[in-house]
Amino acid sequence: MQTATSITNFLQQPYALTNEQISFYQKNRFIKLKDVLNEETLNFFNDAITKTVALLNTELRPLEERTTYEKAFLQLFNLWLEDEVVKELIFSKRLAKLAADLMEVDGVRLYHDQALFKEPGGGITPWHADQYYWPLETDKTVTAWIPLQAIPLSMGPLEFSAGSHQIVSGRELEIGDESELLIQQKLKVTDFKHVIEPFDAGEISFHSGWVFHRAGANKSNEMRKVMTIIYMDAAMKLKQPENQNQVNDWHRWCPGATIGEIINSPINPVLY
Ligand SMILES: O=C(O)CCC(=O)C(=O)O
Repeated sequence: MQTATSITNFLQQPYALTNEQISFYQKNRFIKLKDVLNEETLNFFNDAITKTVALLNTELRPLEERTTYEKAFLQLFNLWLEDEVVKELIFSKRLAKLAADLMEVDGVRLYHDQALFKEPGGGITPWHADQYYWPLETDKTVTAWIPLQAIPLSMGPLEFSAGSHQIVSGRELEIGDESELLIQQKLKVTDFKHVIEPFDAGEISFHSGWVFHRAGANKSNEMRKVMTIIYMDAAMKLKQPENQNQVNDWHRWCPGATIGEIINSPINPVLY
């Protein structure tokens, strides 16, 4: 598979972000942006990522034999190391600059990427905050959530609790039935708006590491295909891990990094 020059060029072009959009992100710690990817680019990477996921996937059990987490999606990591074409999307300046501008940092590097394919009949993604898993010193982290097709409500688009990064309780929960129940109970008695909207083709969202989010089940007959890129401030330091998941993430996603120092392993390249 070869990437057309028009796509390579498009991935370098900046997306015009307004000051209002940056303020919205800073306040709510998520944002949805339309037309970040054009039709040609989206269809091309839909094909490339679908093929890579099919090659890498080892989950063959029926949904009813899996845990709530395992029912939520097929989860495949660091596709950029597996496929040169997918790497072009992960290394896109257009996306990385958006991440840097929203976080108001000078540069970003990759934490890791992952494909999140919610199968037809796949379950909910329970409420959670991502940064519980990450041994990272500051909150300058953001995930680009990139649907590879339009996502109507029936397919389980990503939902956000706007501004909920301010809530500390619930951050200590890993993704599962308990996080869904306890975080939902907590959010119900707050004024943070629960945003549940479909995504158009080409629309993508960015959410920060401590904002609570979830997704509904996939009630359609089609795979909900999503690619994600997790960025961190290029100056991010490794912190002393606070739980076993953070120890695991350290060795898996920042191999060889030293506590208290900038994370600069070969799999954490600066992308902008
Ligand atoms: O795709 C999903 O269902 C959940 C995604 C998510 O939680 C994330 O990207 O942080």
